[in-house]
Amino acid sequence: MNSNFIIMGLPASGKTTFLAALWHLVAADETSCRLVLEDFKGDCSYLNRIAEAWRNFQPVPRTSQIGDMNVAIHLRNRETDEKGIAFFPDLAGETFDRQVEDRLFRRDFLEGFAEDDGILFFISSDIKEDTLSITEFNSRLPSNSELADTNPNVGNSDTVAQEWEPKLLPAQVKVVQLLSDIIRPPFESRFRRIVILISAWDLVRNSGITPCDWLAINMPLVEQFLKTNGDFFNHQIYGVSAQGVRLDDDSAVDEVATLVASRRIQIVGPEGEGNDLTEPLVWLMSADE
Ligand SMILES: Nc1nc2c(ncn2[C@@H]2O[C@H](COP(=O)(O)OP(=O)(O)O)[C@@H](O)[C@H]2O)c(=O)[nH]1
Ligand SMILES: [Mg+2]
Repeated sequence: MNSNFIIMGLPASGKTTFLAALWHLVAADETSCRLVLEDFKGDCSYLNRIAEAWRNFQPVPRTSQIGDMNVAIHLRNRETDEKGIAFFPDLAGETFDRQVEDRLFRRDFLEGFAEDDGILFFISSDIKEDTLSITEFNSRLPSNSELADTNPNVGNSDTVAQEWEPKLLPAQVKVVQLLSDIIRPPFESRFRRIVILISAWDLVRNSGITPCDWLAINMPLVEQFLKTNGDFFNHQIYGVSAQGVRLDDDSAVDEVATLVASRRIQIVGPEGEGNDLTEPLVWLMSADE
């Protein structure tokens, strides 16, 4: 069976960093991976540029600066010879945000969904203020008298309350919206394999929780959605640290800089822990439909 993989995820969910690390991993061949590079289509200089930035602990160039490029990495399972293509579309940074906020998606996104494509869905672990309850949220709002103290002209809550807009939705609500879009027309409703990649896993790994626990604790809506929609999704959850460290943490950068670049990568999943970013792709290729 040949497989294709579709990449999804809100802006800043770690997609380009994953692509940069994956390209380094399969091109440099420093450590063993279950999938090997067969071929690629697209702009090699773009792939080399983001991989170069990744190796040098520089932020991968932002989509808005150079534009992402359409690239497809063709991979082959070393043991079974099965082939798969990871297609990273030319995404403007806000593509998936716009889909949620404006309820419009790009035609090429719909057309790119072939029959049995597996999905790689990125969610950043670096979420802030996403899980506040209404009570917690309200307790942070300054009271009218506090506002009046700091600014005598402000006493009326109408003048200070920020009007709600769809872009203020919590990330987990946006994620559930994106997932529920693809099980409804005009998308063909069918059983799909999906990997949830919790990126920047280095930021949470010391807490000792598993990626499944992380999702249940931090994005219970997403976890419940996947559980409830077992007729549509066969899912698996991984924690992935494609970059290895926070780029502004100099001592952590110095520490991992001594390693062979491929060893900076960490991935935690059902098969255990390692640095083979192709594991989730292997799962997508082999999971039952
Ligand atoms: N700590 C840490 N940060 C990461 C990791 N991967 C990505 N990031 C950060 O997350 C942000 C968004 O990453 P990017 O790959 O540009 O996301 P994209 O918009 O989905 O392509 C950047 O600031 C990255 O430095 C990681 O493995 N660890
Ligand atoms: Mg990007």
